[in-house]
Amino acid sequence: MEINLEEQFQKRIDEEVKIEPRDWMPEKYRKTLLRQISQHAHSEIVGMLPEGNWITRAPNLRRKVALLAKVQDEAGHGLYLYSAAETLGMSRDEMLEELHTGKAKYSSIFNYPTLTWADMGAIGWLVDGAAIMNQVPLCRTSYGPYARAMVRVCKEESFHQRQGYEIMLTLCKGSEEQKAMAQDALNRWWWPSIMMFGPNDDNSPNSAQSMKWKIKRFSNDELRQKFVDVTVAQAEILGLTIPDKDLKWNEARGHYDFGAINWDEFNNVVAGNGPCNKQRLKARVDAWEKGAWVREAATAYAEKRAKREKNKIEAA
Ligand code: FAQ
Repeated sequence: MEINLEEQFQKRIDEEVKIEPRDWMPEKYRKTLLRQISQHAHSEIVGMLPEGNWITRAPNLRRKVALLAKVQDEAGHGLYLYSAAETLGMSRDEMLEELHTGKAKYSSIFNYPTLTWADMGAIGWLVDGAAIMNQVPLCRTSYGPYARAMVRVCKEESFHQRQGYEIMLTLCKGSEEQKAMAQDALNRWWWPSIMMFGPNDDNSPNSAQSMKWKIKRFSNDELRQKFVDVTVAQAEILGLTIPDKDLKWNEARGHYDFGAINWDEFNNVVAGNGPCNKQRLKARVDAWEKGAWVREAATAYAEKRAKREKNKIEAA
């Protein structure tokens, strides 16, 4: 019986039929999606912190409005994604509990500090650029609620990427100091952005099954390569140097070759020991605890209202 259901399920996937919340699905498919979508949601919410750090210090009103809107979009992305994950049977409170206790992961990239205004440019350009590369294929992922959430997320990510690239462009056309600040931001964000795509394919335990179920459409290395290929030309327009002496066009492959990734650094950050892991988690736990009165007040109000409605019905 079980084998039959699994075969039918795989057939639907192969025929590009979207899987919906009430459809039968293998338990491992449900768990894989819950893991990926909830981690993706956590990344959006934790991802608000590095840029939130610069909202009050944006150089002018236009920059401030754009950055504020971007960070609010990230909150929205987190909410669409938590909603998509909830359709798989886990409550938002449980997901947040996993984040706050360190059980659930979030993207390594958000554990790096934002030291200068140029970091706002580098994050938009590189981090959102990498996110777009990874997330556009997720608009065709096999699970309906995730795929639909990603359509809107990707539209907003395009604005985020342009907003960042435009900051870089302005700095690069500015004074020597401004250009140096842009180069310094690229130096610090380049390798962590490359790492965002996750471990190499031969070291990625979830990839094979996720590709078979069409949760993932491209492997980590394929997406990383695409990102490097498009980003090199963008750095040239800026007149900046990518901090990789091994970066070189490979005519035979039709792609850029690039240097070795420091996987020790990646593993260390994922294990909770990056430059800002503790600070990021503390900020989220504090926000949760400080918001307790809002949740309690909203629940008390809902209960009072329900009681009033019930009394009204009984009196009628
Ligand atoms: N950081 O077997 P794989 C954004 C973990 S949103 C930390 O290859 P998988 C928007 C992975 O979870 C950025 N951990 O795993 C924004 C797994 O551990 P687990 C987030 C990582 O799932 C911009 C283990 O390593 N985007 O940027 C990372 O098949 C600006 C083995 O890896 C998404 O979440 C990492 N970088 O592939 C917001 C996109 N990479 O869970 C604010 C959706 C891997 O078994 C500002 N997610 N790990 O314990 C995905 O596409 C996939 O989950 C991957 C990883 C590609 C991230």
